[in-house]
Amino acid sequence: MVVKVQYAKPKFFWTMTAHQPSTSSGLTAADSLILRKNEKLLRGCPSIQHASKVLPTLITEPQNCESERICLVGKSKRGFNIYRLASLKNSVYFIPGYLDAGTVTRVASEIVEDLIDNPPHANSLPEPRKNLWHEYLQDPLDQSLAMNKLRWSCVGYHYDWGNRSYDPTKRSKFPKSFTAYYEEILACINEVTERPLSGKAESAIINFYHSHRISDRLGGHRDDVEVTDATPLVSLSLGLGGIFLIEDQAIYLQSGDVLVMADEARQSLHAVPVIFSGDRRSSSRVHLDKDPIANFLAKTRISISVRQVYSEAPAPVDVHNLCFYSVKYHGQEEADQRLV
Ligand SMILES: O=C(O)CCC(=O)C(=O)O
Repeated sequence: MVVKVQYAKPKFFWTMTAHQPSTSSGLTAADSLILRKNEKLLRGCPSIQHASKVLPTLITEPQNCESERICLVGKSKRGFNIYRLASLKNSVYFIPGYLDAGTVTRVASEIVEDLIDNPPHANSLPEPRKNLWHEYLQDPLDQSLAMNKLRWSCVGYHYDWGNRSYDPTKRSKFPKSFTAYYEEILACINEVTERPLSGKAESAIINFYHSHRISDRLGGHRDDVEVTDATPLVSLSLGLGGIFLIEDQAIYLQSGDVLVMADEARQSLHAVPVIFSGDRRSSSRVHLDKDPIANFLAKTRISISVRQVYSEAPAPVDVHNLCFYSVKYHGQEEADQRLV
């Protein structure tokens, strides 16, 4: 079965074609239904001002895909499959399941319990607020709480969405863990590619997509404000799955997946028009027990997009000199077993 979602505006259009595969790794019937329900939302998705000629195909099963749209570049030493989209001059890399369920939970905890509280605050809330998570724990179902409304938060150099700029004087704590992931991921890709990627993690936008708020989607935009936009942008996905559109492609991003936009892709138009409000695979990658973080992730998608803003790019990361940050993907089966 094929679900087609038309996303049309006068000068451009994106059409998503969601195949409903028979295997467990693809979109479930419920997710396909969500895609269909989102048809109107996709039509209304604002600010895409670019003519995309090709009909994107939802990439859900890269492990089986040897087509020209996406290809397996290689396997890293730690066993991660590294894929590359054929469009945008091979500058988009995709590593499914890079973070295991435990790591996803740990990263999410660091975000909600620490990072979003660090002054000076740069987030979507009208006024600076502290202790959002503490307040949320009192009544997680209260949709009026700031934590249930928080749309984005900056760490490191703050991005000013209104002026589309960074101000070198506005900066909050940048976590060592984000630097470690940025470097590890580039090193992992460098193991299998000829042209090494390098960059320095200086800033991250943490996006929150709450499944109960249909407006929490990301319209088409370019991350091209950074002075050093030649360096890669590394994006980590936690919690619910979603559709990531990039130029003529649509990728099904799930909890633990990593996407890297390098070179050509740094100027590319991308968007997140659909979040799946309970897709089985993503929620099985988080611990669905009484842990409030796991519960939050079961109803929220968090993305962390780490980038360099100002300084010159350092030499390519050498994988042999890295101290790894305990990242291991234990596989879907183990994640499933933890649910039992
Ligand atoms: O949520 C995502 O995966 C994309 C985030 C993004 O495009 C951005 O932060 O600029």
